[in-house]
Amino acid sequence: MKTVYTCFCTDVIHEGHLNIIKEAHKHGKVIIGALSDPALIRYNRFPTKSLEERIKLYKNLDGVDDVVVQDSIMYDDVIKRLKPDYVVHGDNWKEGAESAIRENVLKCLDAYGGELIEVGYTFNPRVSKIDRQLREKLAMPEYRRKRLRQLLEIRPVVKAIEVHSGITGLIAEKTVIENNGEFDQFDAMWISSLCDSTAKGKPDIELVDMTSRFRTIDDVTEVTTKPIIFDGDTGGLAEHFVYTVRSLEKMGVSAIIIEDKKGLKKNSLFGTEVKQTQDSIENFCAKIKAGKEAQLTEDFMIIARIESLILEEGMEDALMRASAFVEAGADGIMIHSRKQEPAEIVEFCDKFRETNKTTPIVVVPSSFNTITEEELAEHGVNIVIYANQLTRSAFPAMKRTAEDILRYHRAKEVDDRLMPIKQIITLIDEL
Ligand code: SPV
Ligand code: MG
Repeated sequence: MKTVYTCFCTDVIHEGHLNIIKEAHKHGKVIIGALSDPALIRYNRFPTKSLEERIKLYKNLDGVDDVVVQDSIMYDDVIKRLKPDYVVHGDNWKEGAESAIRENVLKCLDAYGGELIEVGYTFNPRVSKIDRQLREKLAMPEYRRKRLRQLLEIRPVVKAIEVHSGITGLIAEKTVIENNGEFDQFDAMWISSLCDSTAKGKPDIELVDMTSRFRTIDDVTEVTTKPIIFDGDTGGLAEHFVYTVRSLEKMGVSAIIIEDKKGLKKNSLFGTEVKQTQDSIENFCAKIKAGKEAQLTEDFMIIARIESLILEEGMEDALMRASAFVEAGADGIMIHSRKQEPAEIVEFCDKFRETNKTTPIVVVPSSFNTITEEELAEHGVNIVIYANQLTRSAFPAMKRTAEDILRYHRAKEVDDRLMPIKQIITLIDEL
């Protein structure tokens, strides 16, 4: 009996999947691959069902003989293992990033004479409704909030990118690339105080109030499903911070990062060029404790950010603060630096990990940008935040366009570098 293989990365079976099984069944024994979580989340959206639940779901389908786990989006291993006579797939993967997977399958099958069968992709209002419902479920506060903790279990390093509006949220949500046979995308979004303030033309000094910051979160949550890490600046007064924690939880935010500064907060990248005051360990621990006590869900994380290296208070001070903040209940530590070289960050992480193996470490490599995510992970880093790069790339592009329109007294000269009107109006999904 011939064998037919197809890989599923879905939580919900719709008529398109049933059609693939029906087609596969005509050719022999049907084996379904369930894509593992780590592979799935680099390529597609986060699953709403566990791998075990997905396996069970596929096993119960009529016409399915066996289910195996596929550990990578590329088929090399699974095809080597199963040597199926046929692979069946929808014909929707001929274009775009997915065509790399098709090429890979063809190459794997070619090695021993296996064949690819492509089935017309089922696209109808019922199928798109299911897709939309899944997206909406992932966007709900109770599903979104816990996702950062889930990602910390799955990903060697969680990658977050700055967002400050619906449109930047969509970029974080939808940007998926294929590079050398690997798919990748951002795991989470960072609502930066710097970029949120900059988008409003205001300085990053806790001037943009919480109501306005929450409005930004709303704009982002309306159009995305990925988890949010909120830049809470100093967290304000402990008496106010407790309310912030509750509001963020309600909105489905996964974590707040608060920094151990007090008084008029300035952006850390100014370092000691401006007057900035670090809070006492005692006060900051009290704020963390108050936040942890106010929190209503298990999912939410309060991450303590240490400014000792920024303010040149030394490594010992940074490490002492880290253990005090963890002791006070912090769910993670962010260590910041504005040095171009990553040496002090690496030293902090190595020393912190000598005594603490589990508390997540967060870094923001804006200045020390030569170190890779993989290298940071080797030193125990769990979350990497690209804190301002979208704003910094958009601003010069917009400025240049404004200057050129003034220069040429028309828009023709700038048009080639702009997104076509057709593309911009289809960028946003309609219900
Ligand atoms: C932000 O993005 O607002 C941050 C990170 O707090 S930094 O600007 O590097 O201080
Ligand atoms: Mg900030």
